[in-house]
Order: sequence, then structure tokens, then C-alpha cells
Amino acid sequence: MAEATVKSTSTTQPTTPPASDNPLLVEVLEGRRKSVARMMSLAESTGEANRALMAEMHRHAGRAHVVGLTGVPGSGKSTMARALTQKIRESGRTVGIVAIDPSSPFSGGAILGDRIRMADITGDPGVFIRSMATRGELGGLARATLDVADIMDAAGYDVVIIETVGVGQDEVDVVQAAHTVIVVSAPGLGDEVQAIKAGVLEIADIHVVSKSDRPDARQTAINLRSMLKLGSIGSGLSTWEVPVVSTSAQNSEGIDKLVETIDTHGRHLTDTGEIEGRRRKILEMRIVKAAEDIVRERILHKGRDKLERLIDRSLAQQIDPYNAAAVLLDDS
Ligand SMILES: Nc1nc2c(ncn2[C@@H]2O[C@H](COP(=O)(O)OP(=O)(O)OP(=O)(O)O)[C@@H](O)[C@H]2O)c(=O)[nH]1
Ligand SMILES: [Mg+2]
Repeated sequence: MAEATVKSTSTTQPTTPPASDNPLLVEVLEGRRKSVARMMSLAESTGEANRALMAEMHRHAGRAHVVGLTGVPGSGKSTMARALTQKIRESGRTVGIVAIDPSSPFSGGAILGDRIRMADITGDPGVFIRSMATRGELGGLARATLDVADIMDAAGYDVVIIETVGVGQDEVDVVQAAHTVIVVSAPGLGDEVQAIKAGVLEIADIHVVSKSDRPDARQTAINLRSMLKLGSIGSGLSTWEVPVVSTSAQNSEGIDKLVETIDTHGRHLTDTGEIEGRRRKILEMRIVKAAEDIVRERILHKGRDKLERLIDRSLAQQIDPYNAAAVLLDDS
């Protein structure tokens, strides 16, 4: 793909960090696609050198409107991300999409039909798409995904969409690192699937019923609205009234309304000052996750010998796992 740059049109003004003397970061800040991709690969690996680079990069993020998109597999998230991106691009804003999703059509390994459907945004220099490979160490994946979102932000993309299946605490944490959380419900899902989602329904700032071209979509919207009314889902403290928006990405219906609702929510956060509380929550989660990564790296790599000795002692019943953990963390 041709080298292209993007320019932020965002209006929020964070304090300007000092210019970087890291050539890769300078190019990322200029929005050069190849450098953005290279930095994302670095974000996916761990290690102290990369951590220092990510730390510097992080100081340049904070302008983008980050939108989380979650919902069970097959609920229509990727299709919706694409439709949203097209609509947002019409307003001149640029979009980054990061997906934790092995089966995502963003991965490039998707079936032909998906490739064709994605083609309309993949050639657009104002759009950057990155799929995160699911790997063993989920904690690391969550951190890397948020770093990748930050890189898009630092590179000047105005809106960053994070797509993730909302199963597992890490994935829920990732999507909650967004300013605006969208929970996608497809019509006709059974109770079983709804139960899996129970914890996820309440993190929504916006509920979306996807595939509204299907006859059972109306009932799904009615169910969600009644759950919201009864207060069985929905977050307590905000003055934001969680809306239910029906969309058909296939027929391009409701997408305008959804973009409008996302923008309204963004303004609501700034106008009410709720954005501050949200930023604190996001930072708390990220600091804790970064600390977990550091500790895991220390004890599994550098402290390996000490860990092995403690396992030996535990096996010989000379120490219990709790005291072993305390010993392990001591000066590790
Ligand atoms: N009828 C209809 N089908 C849709 C619509 N949007 C998506 N689909 C179909 O639903 C299926 C899943 O769509 P995806 O966008 O891949 O869903 P996803 O949530 O990203 O799926 P995973 O990434 O596997 O979790 C595909 O076969 C789509 O063609 C829609 O608006 N209407
Ligand atoms: Mg997907």
C-alpha cells in the first residue's frame, strides 16, 4: 500500500509533549503507515526497550475518540465496524480499527466474500486496520491491543475502534478502555448466549441491535429496552441515558444514527466532565495491567531459577504456595 499520512482534525487539546528524537516515533507521529505498522509489531512483543518506546509514544496519544465494540461471536461487529468507518470517513475524519479476533475478516486470512466486502475501506489511506493475533498470554494481549490503539491515536487517527468478543475479563477490560462502549446484540440469540453476555450488557454506553433486516430484531430491541427500564442493566452513576439503536450494516440502515449517537456520547462525556472519571478508571486498569506484565516477566524469566527452587521446596512440603509467592516477590 502507498505511503500516506493522516492529520488529526480533533478539537481536544492535550498539552503538547516534547518532540521525540526517536526516528521511528517521529515517523509514527507524522502518520507514516509503514512506521505505524512497524511500531505495532514492537508493541506486540514485550521487553524493556519496547516498553521505553511505548512509554514515550503514550505521551503523544490522547486525542482520538476511542470506541469499543463488543458482542458475542458472529453478532456482526466487524461488519458494523466497516459500516461505521465508511460513515465516519464521510465526515472527513480518519479511523483506526484494532480487532482481537482470530476469525475476523480484518485478519487478511478471511474467506473471499469477506475480503470483497472489506475492500472498500482497506484501500483508503484514512483508514488503518490491525488484527491482534490471539496468543497464550492474554494479559500481554490486552496490553498490546491498547498500545496499538494508542499508536493509532498518536499517528493522528481521529476515531479508534476496538473490536473484541466480550468473553473473559481481559477482553471486557480492553473494551472498557474505550470512551464509548458499544455492545452489539444480534437478534435471535438464545438464553445461553445471553447468559454469557450478562456481565457485558451492563458496560454499554450504547446498545446496538444488529441485523435489523431480520424479522426477530424488533423483539431483541424490545427486550433490551425493557431490561434498561427495569434497571437490570445499565451503569448507575452517569447521567447518560443508554440508548438502543437498531442497525442493518447489510442494508446501511441505522448507521447514520449510530455515528450520531457515538458523537453525542463523546460530547456528553466532555460537557459533563464525566470524561475525567472515565480516564481515571482506564488508567487504573492500564497501570495494574502493566504492573502485572512486569511482574509476570520478572518471575517467569529473570526469576526462573528462584521459582524452580520454590517449586522444589513446595513439592517437598517445606513451603506452601502462599509463602512461596511472598518469597518470590521479595526483591524479585
Ligand atoms: N442479515 C444480516 N447479516 C449480517 C449483518 N451484519 C453482519 N451479518 C452477518 O453476520 C455474520 C457475522 O458477521 P461479522 O461481522 O463477521 O460478525 P463478528 O461479530 O465480527 O464475528 P466474530 O468476529 O467472529 O466474532 C456474517 O455472516 C455477516 O454477513 C446485517 O446487518 N444483516
Ligand atoms: Mg469480527
